[in-house]
Amino acid sequence: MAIIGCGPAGLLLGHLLRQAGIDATIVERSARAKVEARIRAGVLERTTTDLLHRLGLDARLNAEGMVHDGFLLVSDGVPIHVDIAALTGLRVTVYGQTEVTRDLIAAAPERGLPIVWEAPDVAIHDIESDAPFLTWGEGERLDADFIAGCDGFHGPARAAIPAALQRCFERVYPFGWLGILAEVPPCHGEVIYASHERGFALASMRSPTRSRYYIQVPEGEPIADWPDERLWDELALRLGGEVGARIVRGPALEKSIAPLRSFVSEPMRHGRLFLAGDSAHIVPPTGAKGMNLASSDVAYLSDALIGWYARGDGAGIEGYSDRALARVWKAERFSWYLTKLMHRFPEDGPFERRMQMAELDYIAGSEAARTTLAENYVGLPL
Ligand code: RFL
Ligand code: PHB
Repeated sequence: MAIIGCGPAGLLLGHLLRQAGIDATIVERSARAKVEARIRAGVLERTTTDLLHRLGLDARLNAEGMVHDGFLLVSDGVPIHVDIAALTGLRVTVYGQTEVTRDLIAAAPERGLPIVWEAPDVAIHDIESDAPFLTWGEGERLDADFIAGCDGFHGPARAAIPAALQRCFERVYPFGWLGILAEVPPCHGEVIYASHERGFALASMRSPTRSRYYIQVPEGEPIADWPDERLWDELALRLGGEVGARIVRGPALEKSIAPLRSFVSEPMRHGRLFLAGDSAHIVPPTGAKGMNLASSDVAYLSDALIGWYARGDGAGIEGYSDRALARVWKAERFSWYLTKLMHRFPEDGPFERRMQMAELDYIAGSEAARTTLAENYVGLPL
């Protein structure tokens, strides 16, 4: 197997294949240090933690991951507790994508999973034949039975599927998330999603001493307009009440703005090329689903490939795209719904605001509504 991209999708797939005795090589454009320094997801569903347990690459996850029984929705300072454990019997784990990536990269040599770093100009060839291959750099070449495009939203894999056979669905939101990482204790023991007149805010964490916060900012907002103090003031205001007052401030270890979009490209296979993770779909981060979808894709894909190599059974490969997309679309729906519920949209007026408030009030009073939220948040079964 040739795998393009050393993010969570590529690394998990590589390890799952190696565990089944299938040779795989990852080809990555960036340097290892750059890949290991990316600050991204924080909340892992059981889909992701189950894979790390199955791979036996869970020592640090078990020791340092923070298991959460629930999360808070805050509406203008009033908290609603969604008790995931009581409602579903399941839990989520707060453990950074950065740490997952580091653990999987560290274990690659001992599991016989080669990673080619800093490979420029990766190109995909002959995916409609039985002998596809990759090229990069100065005449480097990797022949494979199959190619997995785990190369994120901007990678070359999706574009290798003929446009006439491909259908893309997209929604770009008119705002982004300004995120800050700081070496300070979190303001609360669970993740908080806050809907406020001035816009959305999120309080999360990476450890008992490290916090991650986000606020909604307008599209195209210059980051220079947000010195740390202004950002801390805005977070306190939007999170509101006692929680806002408990925020501990500190210098930013990282500060960046991420755009929000929903995107799906169908199908997720063409010939001997598979797409997995962000190369095929993007969700706004509100539902904490992006990395977890990368995990479910590669759980399905590794199953399909193991069936093919072990028994010559091509049904899994034929069915991969439909199987993965069925779960992807449900996560797209949930992420879109939670984004609509919790953010201020520039085109919305007082009526839409009242609709959001009525829905949050309904969630506060209905166990059925909270169960729906909880079972989507914790991750739908594979
Ligand atoms: P990645 O992680 O983007 O990795 C793709 C890899 O491919 C490489 N690449 C190439 N390699 C070779 N040749 C080329 N031409 C290449 N082009 C690209 C890249 O260098 C990279 O190493 O995709 P993958 O593996 O599909 O993983 C997806 C996740 O990273 C992403 O969905 C999540 O980070 C989304 N996300 C969250 N997901 C969650 O499940 N829970 C969360 O709490 C959560 N929070 C978030 C998030 C994403 C965020 N941002 C910054 C977009 C919070 C934020 C702010
Ligand atoms: C994070 O901790 O970075 C995080 C948590 C929850 C989200 C998105 C990001 O929904």
